[in-house]
Amino acid sequence: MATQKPKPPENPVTPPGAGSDDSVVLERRTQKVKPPQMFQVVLLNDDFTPMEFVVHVIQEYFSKDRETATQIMLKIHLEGKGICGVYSRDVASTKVEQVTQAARQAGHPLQCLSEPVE
Ligand code: TYC
Repeated sequence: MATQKPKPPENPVTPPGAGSDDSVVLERRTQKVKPPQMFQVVLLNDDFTPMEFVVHVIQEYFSKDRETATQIMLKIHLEGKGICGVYSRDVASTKVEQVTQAARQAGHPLQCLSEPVE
C-alpha cells in the first residue's frame, strides 16, 4: 500500500482581520448589552388606610427609617402617589405582592403597583 502525503487544506480558514503573523484584530463594536429595565414601586393614596399603617409598610418592605417613611407617606397623602423604591422586575413584583397581601390581611384598601422607570 502506497503511503500518501497529507494534502494541505484547499480552503484554509482565515478569520477576518488575520494578519500575516496570524494575529487577529477584533473590530470594536457599539455596546449591545443594555442595563436591565428597572421598576419603581408606587403606593397610591386612598381615604381609608391609616397613615400609621402606610408608614409601617414603607419601613418594613422598603427598608426606610421612620422619618423617611413618614415623609413618603405624607407626599402620597398630599399628591396622590409616591415612589417607595426602584428594583429589578422580579423584586418589584414581589414587593407589590407582599404589600398588597399585608394590606388586605389588615383590612385596608391600600393600592401598590410597579411601573417601568423611563
Ligand atoms: N389618606 C390616608 C388617610 O388620610 C393616608 C394614606 C397615605 C393612605 C398614603 C394611603 O398610600 C397612602 N388616612
